[in-house]
Formats: sequence, structure tokens, C-alpha cells
Amino acid sequence: MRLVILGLILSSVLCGQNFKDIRPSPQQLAWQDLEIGVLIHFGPNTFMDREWGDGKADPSVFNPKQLDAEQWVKAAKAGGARYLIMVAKHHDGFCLFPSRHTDYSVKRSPYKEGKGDVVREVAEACRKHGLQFGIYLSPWDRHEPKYADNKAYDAYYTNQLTELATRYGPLTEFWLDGAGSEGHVYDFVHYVRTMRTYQPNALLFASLDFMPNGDIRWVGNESGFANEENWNVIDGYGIIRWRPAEADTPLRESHWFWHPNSESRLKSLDKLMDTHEKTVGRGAQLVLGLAPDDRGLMPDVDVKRLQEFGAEVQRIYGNDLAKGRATGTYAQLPPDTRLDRVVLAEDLNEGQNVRSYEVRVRVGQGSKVVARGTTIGHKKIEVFEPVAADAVQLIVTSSLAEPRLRRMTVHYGGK
Ligand code: FUL
Repeated sequence: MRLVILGLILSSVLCGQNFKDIRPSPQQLAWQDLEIGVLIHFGPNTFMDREWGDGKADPSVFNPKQLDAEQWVKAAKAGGARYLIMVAKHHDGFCLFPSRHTDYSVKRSPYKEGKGDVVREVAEACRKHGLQFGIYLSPWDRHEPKYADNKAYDAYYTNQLTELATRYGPLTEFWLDGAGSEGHVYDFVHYVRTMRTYQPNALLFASLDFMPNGDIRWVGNESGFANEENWNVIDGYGIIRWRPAEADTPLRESHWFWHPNSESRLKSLDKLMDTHEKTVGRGAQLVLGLAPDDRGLMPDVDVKRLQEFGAEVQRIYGNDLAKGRATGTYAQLPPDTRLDRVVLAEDLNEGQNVRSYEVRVRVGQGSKVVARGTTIGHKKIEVFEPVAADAVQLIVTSSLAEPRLRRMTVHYGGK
């Protein structure tokens, strides 16, 4: 008996959680490869020039006359998105799906005479056009009276989560937004178990300080950047987990919902390319906030900007100047190849290991360092002054374990 106990103690010490031993789940690995998603806000706020509804709006205001979910999905795809997260209920408590647990929803709106289900329309458009689908259900609820009673509200939230998890097919991601919830205690363990029961492959998003046991973490800002040093493994409350960062940022500056006369807030193509470099290019996921207008359509100017963004990413990164020439960390280039970007990717199957590196290029007889960085992770985009070179080499200067490179590509953006 003593020996058994001693064995148990020893094995727990020896197998104790170690930062570098943490691996991603297969679902996380697949999700990280999606790289770009969109988050769609639509509801009574859209018709009232508001960002945060107080929960008192009359459902009759929700009356989109030309709603076309396929138009939203096509715009998202043109922008390079591979998944779409739909806000099923924002902080105002209004449900864009006909929940059995409240009347404060599309059921009481003029939209399709109360027979509409926006979440279903969007889910179906996503399936049709090959986008993965996710849902945002705001924990903070300014309409539902049960919100004042933690236990009663937990039951309400879990009931709605169950409706969403069982009606609309596979969910790639489920968003728990912490805004407005200061001081409220939620039964997260029950939420997570319920989601795992019906959708074992859905990844839960939440900020670290809001929910300890999530699968994806908030990057910590809504400006669209991750830190240059970006580890996927995070110690949250003593739980060491693989929890990659997602950076959500709206297409129109500071507006998640559509507002009249706010076209001037639409981010420029340069701004979006910079955001892409600082999110996807730092191993984080980029989620662009899109907002259909009061007709129920994505505004033309937003659609155009998404098309430009998708095309520019494709123009630069779709053309690998080292194609077929890279052998691991070294790529021989045609003589005098002009380049200003190198994209690195670590093989994350066995965890994230690179702590620092430099990128060298060979110019004539000599060589020079064009970039230095810390982590690589899912992807790292290095942008530098254009240079004409014959070869590129990655030198890993420090790593937790044997570094494994998945890919190294070379590009010229010309800016
Ligand atoms: C924030 C919310 O308060 C905003 O309204 C929006 O939903 C954004 C995505 O998250 O926390």
C-alpha cells in the first residue's frame, strides 16, 4: 500500500504540468489554421443608432426588409474569412432566434411576421458557402429579469445555450463576452459541460479574467494586434492550458453595430493589412467585426473594402517566391530576388518551442540579418525593407525543445 502511495506521489511530481509539454487539441489545431473569421452584430441597436441597448427597445423596431444572409457570407468570404460568428443575443437580451425561454426575440418583431430565425438563416448560408459557423450569446443580459438571480439566470442561459447547440448544426466556436458582467457570478462549469455534451468539438472563447476554463483567449484589446511575443500556452489561475489568442476588431472604427452616416469610420486597406500583420502575422486569429445595416444588408462600401483586403492578402501571400526551393530553414532563391517579407510557421503538433530567431538573407558574397523575433507559433510575418537576395535562412537562437518548422515562405509586397 505504502509503495502504491509513494508511486502515485512520485508520478504526480514527475508528470507535473510543464509549460513545454502542453499540446493543442486537434480542434484547436484545425481552428488555428482558419486564421481569419468575422463576428456579426445585428439587432434592435442597428435600428436605433446604438452600441449597447438597455434592454427596453420595443421588438417592433427590428424590421429589416431586405435581409440576405448569403450576401453577408459572400462578403465575409471575399475578405478571406473561413468562419463566421453570429451574435444570437447581445447585451440588450433581444434574441435573433425564436427561443422558447423568452418572448424578447424575433418572435415579437415584424420580421417575417414573427416567424423568422436570423441565426438559422446565417447558419444555412454559411454551410452553403463553406464557412464554419459559431455563435455569440451574451452572458450580460439587460432585459431578462432573472439576471438579478444568479441561479435562475444560470438555468436561463444554459437553456438558451442548449437551444443554440442543438438546432443549428456543428459549432466551431462559442463566444462568451465578459463585458458588463462585473460582479455577476456565473456557473461556468455547468455552461462548459452543457456545451461539451451537445457540441464536444466547439471551442469556447472568453477572456482569461472572465472564464478560466476556455479553449481560446481574448487577445486583450479591440484594436487588432497581438504582442510580438505570443505563446499559445497560458497559465490562468494555475491551470496551464493551450489557449490561442483571438483578436477581434471592428471593420468600422469602434463600431460593432451599424450606424447611419459612419462610412468615414471604415478602416482603410492599409490599416487592415497592418492589422493582418499584427494578428495573423503574430500567430493570433483575426476576427473582423461586420455590421449589416437597417435594410439587413452589408453596406456596399464595406463589401468593397472586404474584397480589396482579401485580394491584397492573396496578392502578397498567395505567391511564394521560394516555392519548391525551401528545404527546412533554408531557401535558395533565383538570383537577385526582390523580397520584403518572410512568413514562418512552427509545427505545433508537439507544442510551441521557438523562443527567439533571426532571418538572414544572402546578398552577393555576404549576408545580413533582415529580421529578429521571439516566438513563431502558428504563423509569423516578418516585414522589412525590400532587399535583392539569393537565399534566405532562418536561424533559431533559442528554443524550449527541438524546434520544428512547418513552413517558410518568401514574398514581395512592394510597400
Ligand atoms: C464587447 C462588447 O461590449 C461589444 O458590444 C461587442 O460585442 C464586442 C465584440 O465585445 O465586449
